[in-house]
Amino acid sequence: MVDRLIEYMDKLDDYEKIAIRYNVKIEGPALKPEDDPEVIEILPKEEGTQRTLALDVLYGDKDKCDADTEKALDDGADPIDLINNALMKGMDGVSALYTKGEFFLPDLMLAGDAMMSGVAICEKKLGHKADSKATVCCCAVEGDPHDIGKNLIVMFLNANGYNAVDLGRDVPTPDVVKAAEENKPVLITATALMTTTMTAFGKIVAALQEAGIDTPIGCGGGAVRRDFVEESPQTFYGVEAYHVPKIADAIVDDGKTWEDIRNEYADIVGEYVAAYS
Ligand code: B12
Repeated sequence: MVDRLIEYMDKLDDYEKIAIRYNVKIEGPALKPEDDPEVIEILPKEEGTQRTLALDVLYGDKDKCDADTEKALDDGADPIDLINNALMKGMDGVSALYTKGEFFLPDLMLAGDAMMSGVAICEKKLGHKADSKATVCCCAVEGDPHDIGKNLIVMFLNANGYNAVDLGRDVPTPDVVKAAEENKPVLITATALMTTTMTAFGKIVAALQEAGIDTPIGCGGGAVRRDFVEESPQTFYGVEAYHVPKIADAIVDDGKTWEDIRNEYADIVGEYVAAYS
């Protein structure tokens, strides 16, 4: 069927007219993800292992990424180099395209799986986890089964060199406090998608304060609004999962507090954010 269609198209010298007749505007050949100007700047430029792995992640091809990572390691590549300069570069490219609205949630999830799988293979070779910048604890709050946003946060943190402690979904408030005591995170993220569960933010704050823990808490999720979050101290409203590593960087590198994050959110994440305008 496809062969016959191609044969037919080849015979047409004026198929643009047909497209216009069917109200399809041809704007030139589709741009490949790796040809996007921002992605060109991010990906390793030279053909070779690093670029191949970055492209595997960009295309969300977990099986190929696994095979190429194994092969690179067998050929003597340095696992840390593969994590930092190949797998994470691919994920940076994915974030850039997602920010521009050219990639969507499924692209992020597929790429995240490919990257995390490649990182796991590298870490197995290393014999230990790669050094991390700091720890962040992430949960979907008590009563809430929606964990896609939280999973994205975990993936972006790992992709950016953080140790993301995934507490899971429907996490009882005392477990958040326990995790904070055990892991000493620089940041906690709490996600709620239901009006019935977002009241957990205030409860988490109260329980942390009772335990004497003043770690900033980023609160986000579909049902959540900035003014609601800001009713509780120690919190800030989080908008996009890919903002989290930038916020964590601001805490680790620049000592930003939850109050600073509330005041400087758009500057910290480096883009216009409607909720903070
Ligand atoms: C997928 C889904 C489900 C799946 C969840 C699967 C899973 N593993 O997560 C399933 C089928 C299980 C489900 C179940 C239910 N669901 Co549901 N579900 C949805 C749906 C369609 C999408 C939610 C989603 O994943 N969005 C995408 C993710 C990425 O968004 P996100 O988590 O908000 O994260 C983004 C940002 O908020 C941000 N973010 C999040 N947290 C943080 C934190 C920080 C610090 C930062 C910076 C950013 C950030 O990052 C992400 C973007 O990059 C929504 C409808 C909708 N269109 O939103 C309904 C919805 C959330 N569900 C709803 C309901 C009511 C339910 C049920 C109660 C239905 C029922 N009657 O059984 C049950 C729950 C039962 C229970 N156990 O309590 C309602 C909630 C209504 C409300 N406002 O209270 C919604 C809105 C549907 C609706 N219109 O009624 N659901």
